[in-house]
Amino acid sequence: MSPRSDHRVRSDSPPTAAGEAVPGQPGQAGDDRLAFWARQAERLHWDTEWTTVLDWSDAPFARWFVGGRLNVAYNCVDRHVEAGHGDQVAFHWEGEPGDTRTITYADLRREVCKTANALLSLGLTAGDRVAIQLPMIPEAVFAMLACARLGLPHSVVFGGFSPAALQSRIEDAEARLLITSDGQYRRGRAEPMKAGTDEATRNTPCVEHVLVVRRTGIDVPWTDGRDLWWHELVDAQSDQHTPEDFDAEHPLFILYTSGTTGRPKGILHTSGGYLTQAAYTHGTVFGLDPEADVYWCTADIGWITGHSYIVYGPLANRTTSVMYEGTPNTPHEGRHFEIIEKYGVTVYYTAPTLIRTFMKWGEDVPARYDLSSIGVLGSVGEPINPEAWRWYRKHIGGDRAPVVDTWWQTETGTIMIAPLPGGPAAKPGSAQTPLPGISAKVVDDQGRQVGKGESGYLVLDQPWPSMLRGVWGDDDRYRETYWSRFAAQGHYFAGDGARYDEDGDIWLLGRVDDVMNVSGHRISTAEVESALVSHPAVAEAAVVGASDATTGQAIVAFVILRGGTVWSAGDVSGALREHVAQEIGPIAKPRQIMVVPELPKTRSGKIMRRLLRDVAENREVGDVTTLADASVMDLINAGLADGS
Ligand code: 6R9
Repeated sequence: MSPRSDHRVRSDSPPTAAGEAVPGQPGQAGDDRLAFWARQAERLHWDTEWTTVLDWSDAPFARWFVGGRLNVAYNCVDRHVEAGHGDQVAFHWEGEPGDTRTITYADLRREVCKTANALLSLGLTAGDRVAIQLPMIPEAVFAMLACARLGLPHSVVFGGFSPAALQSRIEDAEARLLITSDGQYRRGRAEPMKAGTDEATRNTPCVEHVLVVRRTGIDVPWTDGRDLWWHELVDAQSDQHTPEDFDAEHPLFILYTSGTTGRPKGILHTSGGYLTQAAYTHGTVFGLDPEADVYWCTADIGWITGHSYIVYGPLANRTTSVMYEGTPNTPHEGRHFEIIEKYGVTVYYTAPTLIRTFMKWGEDVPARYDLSSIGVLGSVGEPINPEAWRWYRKHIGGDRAPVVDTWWQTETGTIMIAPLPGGPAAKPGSAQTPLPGISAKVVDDQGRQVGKGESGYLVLDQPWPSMLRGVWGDDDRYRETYWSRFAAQGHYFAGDGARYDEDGDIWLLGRVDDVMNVSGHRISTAEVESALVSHPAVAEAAVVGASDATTGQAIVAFVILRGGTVWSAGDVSGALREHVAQEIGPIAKPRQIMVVPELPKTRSGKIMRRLLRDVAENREVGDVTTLADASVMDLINAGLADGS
């Protein structure tokens, strides 16, 4: 890709209208686009104005708002208090057992300052990494914002991930501090957390301290000198702290996500561009009014949706949010609707897998509650099937609230493709059009844009402010994974298939690579395969995502056992499912394990997952002509029919 110095726009250029995507004319649209983003950046408080909107001269390594300086936490918290909104509620927090906490912006500032002072007392300095594994409790937000305030990139690890998964993330980022809790509530039970994080940190000398929030009161193992209670260290700190400003490109966080190879990638996001686009998309897609809305995003902070749409976007926009700790059916299946009614939630943002679960529980459950406050419904994580879309709109949205289907990724940082409320008639199941400021295309194998009614690969053909800045510690992997497939065109390859309809609207078709999407969570086939083969009984494994009515996709594993393993199919299945849960986390447990004598491979030795998917989905097996040994599929089918 050629340097684009001609695309730089100074911040004092007159702002222009959005000037949206003219497909195929990136040059002209580009200048408007940069002016558009310059205007969006004015949503934030900059301690020093930027001089250049975008420096793409070292593509694919972008620098946005070059020369600008800001403090992300100041933008999310302090400035709202200074503007007289200290009494506005930032979070209505609901604990799973029914305890609640109301946190105003003034409270949030005090808590973030105390936490920041605590982190300073541990000797952390800007640039040091902090790992966070916490349940959905307010301290998770305080911890993230305290890190942001001090320029400490955080790496939040989903609470359901195993000690092994936490350990590899701690090691990759070389975190100096881990913030965790004694336990977490799961389906009405207090389950240990610190016990697991202790296992993760047994061999991670980089971790100097473990800061522990007491949430459940259960007993914890304790290492004197290393482990510190939050309520002792943080609560004793001053609630005053003056934020320092950081470069717009200062790393804000690392978030690990599955790719096509086994090892998760540390996706790096930085400050100014990320926060600009988080604030812009959150404000625009949901039509967010800080005076009137009560907003609830049901994601976990361990995922990008929690980062961008529970923490950074909503707080930058001075939103009043609901935050809920627990599972949707604890203590009963109406829990979410009860919370919507209680707080008068106006914007509800969730994932198709939960909508399909609600459908299973039945429409009489939401019907018992007053959901008339709902004004906008959002969906994220996977393609939403039209049936779920209609059910969502009818039974949660009273047949009135628009449903906005938002397509984006950990890598894009924030929403990229979504219908805007009040825009043209929504189409159930279509994310429709790139947002103003964003340019996306559907292209063929050669990188040529396909026509209406045709499908291909989704690419992003212009840089965007919240784009990932790289893969932590691995520039080559960044180039290779995202920029090599369409290198000639300089397009970012998203890994998703997509189609234009007759109006030119975009429909997402799911992953085209070896990444599965289970309940909106990305899990790579390679990751699960390597967990399976790490079990002594397994010689070889192949994993596919098979369509599943509730979770979107479900993991189906085909394993060849080592010679001499004498187990019944049931025992093998139970043991291997448990093993995968231990290695990665319960979300990666295969739904089904099939013991097979062989795996279908091409002559070059590549496993033909397409054929295994046919088996997993009970279909006639497709074209086998490229198999090294065409009889393998018969062997597999015969073995499965035997019930072995
Ligand atoms: C935000 C998030 C990203 C992958 C993405 C795609 C799928 C997400 C979608 C969607 C169709 C939507 N995806 N939203 N597919 N329509 N509205 O989910 O990030 O966990 O990184 O997953 O999820 O396949 O490539 P992440």
